Amino acid sequence: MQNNQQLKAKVAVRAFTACTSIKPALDIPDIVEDVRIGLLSAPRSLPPKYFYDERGSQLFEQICDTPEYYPTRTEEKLLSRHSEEIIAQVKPSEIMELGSGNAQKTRRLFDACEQIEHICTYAPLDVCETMLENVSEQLQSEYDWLDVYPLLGDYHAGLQHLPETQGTRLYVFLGGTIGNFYPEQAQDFIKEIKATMQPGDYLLLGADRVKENHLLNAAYNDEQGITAKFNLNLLHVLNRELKANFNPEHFEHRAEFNSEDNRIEMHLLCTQDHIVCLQKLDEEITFLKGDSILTEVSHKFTADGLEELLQESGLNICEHYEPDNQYFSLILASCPE
Ligand code: SAH
Ligand code: AVI
Repeated sequence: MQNNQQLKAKVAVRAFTACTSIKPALDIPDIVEDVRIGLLSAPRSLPPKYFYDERGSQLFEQICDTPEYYPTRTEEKLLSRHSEEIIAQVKPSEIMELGSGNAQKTRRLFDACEQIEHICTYAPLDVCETMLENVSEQLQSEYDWLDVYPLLGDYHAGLQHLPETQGTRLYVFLGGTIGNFYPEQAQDFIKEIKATMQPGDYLLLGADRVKENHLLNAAYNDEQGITAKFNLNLLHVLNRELKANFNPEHFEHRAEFNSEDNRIEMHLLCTQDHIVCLQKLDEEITFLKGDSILTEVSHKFTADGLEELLQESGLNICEHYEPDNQYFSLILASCPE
């Protein structure tokens, strides 16, 4: 009887895994400062991390299922095809994923662990706490051998305070999220990952490739308008977090590939003159018809450009996987001894 109760208590503890908050290693602006910097100077812009409240994360999951958004499908196929050899080569003690989201594709790595009977732990890091909690719970019931240690934090605040681990760590940064960094930021970030790695650790990086303009433009302008909802949801986040009164009906989604800088630029375009009040900033901002806010850049890479990015940070390229159409790259790199 007592054993039964103990077992139930154990199951209950395992069903809910609380996130560990990662202390920022760097002094980074909070949302009030970010919005002050981003909206009170020209050209107006906002950091993309604010897309990912609970609703934004759900909308991103829906984007991944649209017929136009090829990156998720393509990367998942690459992972399905190559995860077994990746796990067999790396034999990670821990998989640590940066910006883990719903970890849908990461499941292919866990499947591979099962296939070759390899056990590791999983430490997903994300800014979206609800997503982290839900995913951790789901993963622990899907993979009963997997211990999940969800980490709530901002990867722009430095990686120095990530928990330490024994054995080989496989860092995973998927989805093409590296493209949401400006080139210098991307280089600094990979260098920072390298500085956090121990010799013998690995990084698995997924990144989107340059391709025909119409394919890129379609991926960010899906017919169902889900990317538009994702973009406009940012205004709801600002209304809630900053006591602002943005009217999303006064803005439209715009996304276009800039072939000079090899990036999609996503904007919120103002469709009529109006004034927005941001109580937490103690500011009123005038928007004129035609004004826009840059909400995201999504860089597209060449195969060589990606390899250089990793090599310039001191990592060794082990494998560079790509599909026949060369839509996406998955690169396994190691930290030299
Ligand atoms: N890797 C997943 C999700 C990509 S979406 C995939 O490939 O499908 C980008 C993810 O990064 C979201 O889950 C978002 O919440 C998270 N994210 C965005 N900015 C972040 C930041 N500064 N620090 C940590 N996580 C961040
Ligand atoms: C998360 N990130 C890689 C996505 C991208 O493609 O840049 C975010 C996104 N924005 C619009 N659609 C998808």
